[in-house]
Amino acid sequence: MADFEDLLPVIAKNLGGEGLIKELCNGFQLLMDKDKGVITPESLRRTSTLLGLPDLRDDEIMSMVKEGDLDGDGALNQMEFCVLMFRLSPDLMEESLLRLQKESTTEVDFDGRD
Ligand SMILES: [Ca+2]
Repeated sequence: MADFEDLLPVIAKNLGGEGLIKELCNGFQLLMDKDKGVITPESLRRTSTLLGLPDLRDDEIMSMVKEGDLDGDGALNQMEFCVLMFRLSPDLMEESLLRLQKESTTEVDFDGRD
């Protein structure tokens, strides 16, 4: 299995730039289980208000994880999350990317991953 770092330039290129990737992965940082470093149904439940979906049901959470879980480990790693978000809402992501680029005054250091 390829490392995420190896795939990232390819994904960034395909999606049209680094800005979208940065935004997607900022979302990942917010939603993930800090101990495990992946998004789990439990971490999603805890952070559902961040999604604007405080009343998210368990079955909705499970189906979201299942939808994006490409390797079948029951959790979303960073790449799976990025792919899922883009698949779910390419138009939305494009709009928010444009907004982010206009409004953002702080540069996100995407390489500072530790
Ligand atoms: Ca997975």
